[in-house]
Amino acid sequence: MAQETPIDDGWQLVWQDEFDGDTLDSEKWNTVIIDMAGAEGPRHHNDQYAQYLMDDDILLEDGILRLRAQKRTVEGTEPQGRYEYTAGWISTHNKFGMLYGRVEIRAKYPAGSGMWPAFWMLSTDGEWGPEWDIAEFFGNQSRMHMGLMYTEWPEVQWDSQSFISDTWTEDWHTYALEWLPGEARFLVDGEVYRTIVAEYVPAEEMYIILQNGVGTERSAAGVPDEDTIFPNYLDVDYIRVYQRDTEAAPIIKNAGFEAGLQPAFWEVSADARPLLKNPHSGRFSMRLRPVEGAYAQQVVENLTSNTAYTLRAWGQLEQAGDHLMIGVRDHDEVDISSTEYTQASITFTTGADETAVTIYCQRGAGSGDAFCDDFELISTAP
Ligand SMILES: [Ca+2]
Ligand SMILES: [Ca+2]
Repeated sequence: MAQETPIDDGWQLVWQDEFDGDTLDSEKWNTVIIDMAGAEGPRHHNDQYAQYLMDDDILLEDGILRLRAQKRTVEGTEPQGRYEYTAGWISTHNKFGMLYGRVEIRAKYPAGSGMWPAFWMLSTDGEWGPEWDIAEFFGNQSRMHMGLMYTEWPEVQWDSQSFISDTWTEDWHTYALEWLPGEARFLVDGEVYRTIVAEYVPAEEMYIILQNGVGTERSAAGVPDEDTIFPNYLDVDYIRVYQRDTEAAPIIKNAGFEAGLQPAFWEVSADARPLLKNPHSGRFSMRLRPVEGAYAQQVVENLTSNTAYTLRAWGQLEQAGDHLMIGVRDHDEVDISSTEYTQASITFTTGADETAVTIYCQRGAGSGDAFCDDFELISTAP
């Protein structure tokens, strides 16, 4: 059933979900809205949407992800309210982000006035804008929207186009975005539908959302009418992300610990935990208890050999006289000895065969907690 889309030789598969399991892969996906500017709560986006997000509307059947929309009344708590519809939503926020590359799904969209399913992307930084709408469907007009919101709230500017057809809901198609520096292409079944060449093509990491949805009177999708069939499904056979070699960038995952207690990307010792306490920014920091050698570390890949990089991160001690090291194993480290959040900066050059490094914060002896937050790794090559 899954057909291969022809891809240029230069594209390499870097991330995918074929939805072959019995349940959604929680290493890859969240099922609620996280850290999104303007969202009313984890399970309700805003007053243009009628639905409450429910995990039981996320189904995997025969290799297909089925994001269901149902007409049913629920009393919600996140946020509080009475909702007449429910739907499934998944996102890669804090689990996978991409800057440039090709992202593609094979999908079949649900029909009917009021239906508002979408394959879209938002900035990892949590602000609204930029936004990629790779395939956003407005059921009242059978209209597939392919667009970019390229400014940041409260300024809102769109570069957008829509295509009206019954084929979106009658047939399976592949929908892809090829996102390059200064240029982007929207493709359906490998055919370019739309190209944007502009300086406002986003140059920041973004995450992926797949959702079914139901509009309210305030939405551009209309509201359900007597012909809208419930339950209905956004069916997705697979999602695949490709990048060109030159675009693969070293990315520190969960760099500000905002994915919280999911330490999958960080290897931590028994006395190190991301906590909702003393963040440098956001809500979480990494807390190291006063045990000598307690650490959090992560292997970062996709570095270029023989290249200069700078690691930056913030650290703070509870007790004067304690020590916290932030560094790059086998290269260099900085000793933070301040009770104010202080930024460490470590410049290093990769070796001839070195394309991955281990970054860390690790404590020395002491009597108080130590905290680190907001890691970043940048290329400082000339
Ligand atoms: Ca599949
Ligand atoms: Ca943080």
